[in-house]
Amino acid sequence: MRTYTNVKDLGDLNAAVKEALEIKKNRYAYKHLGENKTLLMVFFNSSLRTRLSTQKAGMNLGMNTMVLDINQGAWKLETERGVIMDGDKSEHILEAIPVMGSYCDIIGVRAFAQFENKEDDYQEKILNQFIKYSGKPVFSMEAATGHPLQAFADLITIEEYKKSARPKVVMTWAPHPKALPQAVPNSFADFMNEADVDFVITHPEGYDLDTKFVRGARVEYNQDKALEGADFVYAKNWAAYTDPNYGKILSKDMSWTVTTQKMALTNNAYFMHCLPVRRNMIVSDDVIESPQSIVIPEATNREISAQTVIKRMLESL
Ligand code: AN0
Ligand code: CP
Repeated sequence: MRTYTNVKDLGDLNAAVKEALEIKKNRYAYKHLGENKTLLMVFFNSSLRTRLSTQKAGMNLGMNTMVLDINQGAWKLETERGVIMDGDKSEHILEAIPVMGSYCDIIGVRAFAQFENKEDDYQEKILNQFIKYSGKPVFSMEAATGHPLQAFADLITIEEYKKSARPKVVMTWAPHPKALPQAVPNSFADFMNEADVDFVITHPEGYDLDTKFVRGARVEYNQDKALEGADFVYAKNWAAYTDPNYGKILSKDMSWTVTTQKMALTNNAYFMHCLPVRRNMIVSDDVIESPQSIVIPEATNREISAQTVIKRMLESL
């Protein structure tokens, strides 16, 4: 595997989940693979889970791991060609990327949508420059339009907790005070559309996601209706995608918060969220603390999704 940016990169999805569950049973079985190999993780944005779980995954595989926070300690990077660099940016990404690539064997990149220019975000300008200029296998640790390590961990978690062959999985928008990217819902939809689940997306009008990710999924604008009979409720906020509102907050409607009353509409569903989550905006204390909340096992599986991807990349070196 040379790149990991979306569900297609995993090939046969059932085989990938099976491999992940095997790795989970004995996560040190492949320690020899990473001997004398270096993983570089580059962060343009903050992280708790991705930083720790991906580093742990690399260590499980016997790799050395290095972490660079671009905005804390590294030079500020210019990302556009042709700019006269007389401002606060000391280095161009076109030098920085091959230099970073020369010190490692595999690179993970976190570079969120900036909400300044929709085309730049949806063309994955930063991630794609790493793929093009680093000379090394590159995986997304949440880029502008996707968070495939999260969605893979989500699928592994659903596989572990499902009680029927084809569970109903409902992804619901929920309110949040700040504009958040569409990366997490895009990737979750990308994966659920390929998985053997009954997938429904619910959000207020105006929050439609890119059809490239929604594909054939059912979209229901009435949250209560969507939640009926759900086996898994996957909550997430995102800012508007469609023009002319790209990156804007259109609603903070608290009637979309996932509460005990909302969960009562479901088939005793499990509650999921990628974290970090704002309590009593996205989800009530009661729901996230309930026995049906699987947010911690979900986060725990981030180590496993990362390890599966990095293992495949090591095997391709
Ligand atoms: C980010 C997002 O919504 O994309 C990261 C989630 C994994 N969340 C925040 O910035 C709060
Ligand atoms: N879910 C997730 O990616 O969390 P972090 O932003 O803390 O890495």
